[in-house]
Amino acid sequence: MIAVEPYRCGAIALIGRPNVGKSTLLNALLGQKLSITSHKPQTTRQSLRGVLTTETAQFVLIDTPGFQTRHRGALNRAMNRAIRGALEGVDVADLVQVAVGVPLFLVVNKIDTTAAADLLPFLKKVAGEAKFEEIVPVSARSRKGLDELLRALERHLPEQPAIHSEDALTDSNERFLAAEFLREKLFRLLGAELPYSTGVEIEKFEDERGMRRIHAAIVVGREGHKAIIIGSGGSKLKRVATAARLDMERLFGGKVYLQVWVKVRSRWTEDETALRRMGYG
Ligand SMILES: Nc1nc2c(ncn2[C@@H]2O[C@H](COP(=O)(O)OP(=O)(O)OP(=O)(O)O)[C@@H](O)[C@H]2O)c(=O)[nH]1
Ligand SMILES: [Mg+2]
Repeated sequence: MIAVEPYRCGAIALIGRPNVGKSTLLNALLGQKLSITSHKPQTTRQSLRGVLTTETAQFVLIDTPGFQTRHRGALNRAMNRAIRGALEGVDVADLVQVAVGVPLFLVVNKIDTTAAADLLPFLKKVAGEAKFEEIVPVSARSRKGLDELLRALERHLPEQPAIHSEDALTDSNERFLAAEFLREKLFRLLGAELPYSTGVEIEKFEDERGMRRIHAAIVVGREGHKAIIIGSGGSKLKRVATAARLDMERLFGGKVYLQVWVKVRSRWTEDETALRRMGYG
């Protein structure tokens, strides 16, 4: 007789300081680029769910913005709200350093950058700092430890049928993902000169039999920021838009016609109405 394990399904929140690799880890676990990443802190501004379905379990992984401590104001309040919101109805929390009343995993990422001799003392030290269900060293970049992490997480998921269909990747809509991909290219292709108050608004999104027509505005807080993003002769904006379009085509699985312009809206990060229009809950 073969013993059949019951199916497991649950939500797992990835929480931690900015830049520790939460979004990279989400993508690595999904085996697909869904969440945007960059070497700059505070890349993720809103929570995003990615669904991984296996034969034995469905993992609903929730990427969150890094805890905000540096900047104040309405945008950061919205980001911290997104983290708290992600913790509601969660079954396991990852990468966390706060008590939330759910099993807590400490995922130590980027072990590819640490000498093995330094890792063990570090793991011993953090083990004493809080009560963790498991401590799992991984490298999202080199995919080390990911199978172990999934196996450990699976043991903590509730026994229940899958919530999402087995081919579901996310419950975010394409409009949101398009804005995110554009924002990622701004983060990646503009250096330190990228003003923190740069956002993306999708003004038009049409799908004509698989051909998506997207009109997007890059929103900056000051007239002077416009030139930084456009670059000489529009070269910067062109690179940003092309790179974003290629990512969108890959994820959406079809041709994308993308038109991008830059507009000025002063102090939008302080304007709750503007934030809502740009998708910040
Ligand atoms: N060497 C190494 N770099 C990594 C690893 N995981 C992520 N990174 C890098 O760390 C940087 C930050 O990664 P993100 O995934 O954007 O980090 P995050 O925690 O989501 O950051 P925020 O959204 O800003 O809070 C990027 O440059 C990644 O390429 C890893 O396992 N090894
Ligand atoms: Mg992130």
